[in-house]
Amino acid sequence: MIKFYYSGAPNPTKVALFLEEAGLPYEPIPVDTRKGDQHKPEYLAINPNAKVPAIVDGDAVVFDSNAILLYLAEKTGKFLPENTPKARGELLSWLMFVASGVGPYAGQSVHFRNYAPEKNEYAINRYAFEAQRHFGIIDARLAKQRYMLGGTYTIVDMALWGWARLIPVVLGEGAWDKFQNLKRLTDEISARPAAARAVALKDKHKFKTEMDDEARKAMFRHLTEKVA
Ligand SMILES: N[C@@H](CCC(=O)N[C@@H](CS)C(=O)NCC(=O)O)C(=O)O
Repeated sequence: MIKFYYSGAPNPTKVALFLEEAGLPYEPIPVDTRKGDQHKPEYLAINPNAKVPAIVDGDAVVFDSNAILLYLAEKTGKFLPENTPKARGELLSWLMFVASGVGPYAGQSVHFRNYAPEKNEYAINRYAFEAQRHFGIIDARLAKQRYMLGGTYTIVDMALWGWARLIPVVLGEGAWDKFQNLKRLTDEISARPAAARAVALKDKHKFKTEMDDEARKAMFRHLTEKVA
């Protein structure tokens, strides 16, 4: 059975969505990042990057949410576009766009808005601007088609949903007004029973919720180590 190392954060939740959509049997293993579980040697042996999610599937160890989505899609043959060079090129482009653009910039936007010890207007604006720009590109695409790759629900939509459902946290209340097409897709996916189960997975374990000194020490290690 697949071992799924997770928390309730956006990147694990998109993998939970796939596992639930595909009906794959899996064992959820909580990694409480606010308590520092991600730095334990046994977890670092699975994901040397000390982040969630990761999976262990027999002798295959896969980390990084979008790599896991691609691995599971290729393994099961599910939630992929047709197998042509054109469709595969589109799949890889948009999956990497979510992996290298949407996710990191949305994550940094949340960090500088909510967690940075000082209010740095430059950083807040830079990451919000880029996150908004990325979501705007996606919104324009979704004005012309139902899903990211056309008429079929794929792993690109799942990868996007992980972050899009948090748009008010990334860009502030009222931000949905700018992305009506993306909202339509996000709402459609959130209404799926598999999405409800993916979101509810975090309630199977009592994760730490306080962002206190212990949590900051585990998640923001740059606070105690100056490298620049
Ligand atoms: N590129 C990675 C990023 C993973 C990531 O940043 N995970 C966050 C949760 S969404 C995490 O583990 N944070 C804990 C930490 O930074 O210590 C992926 O897509 O899986």
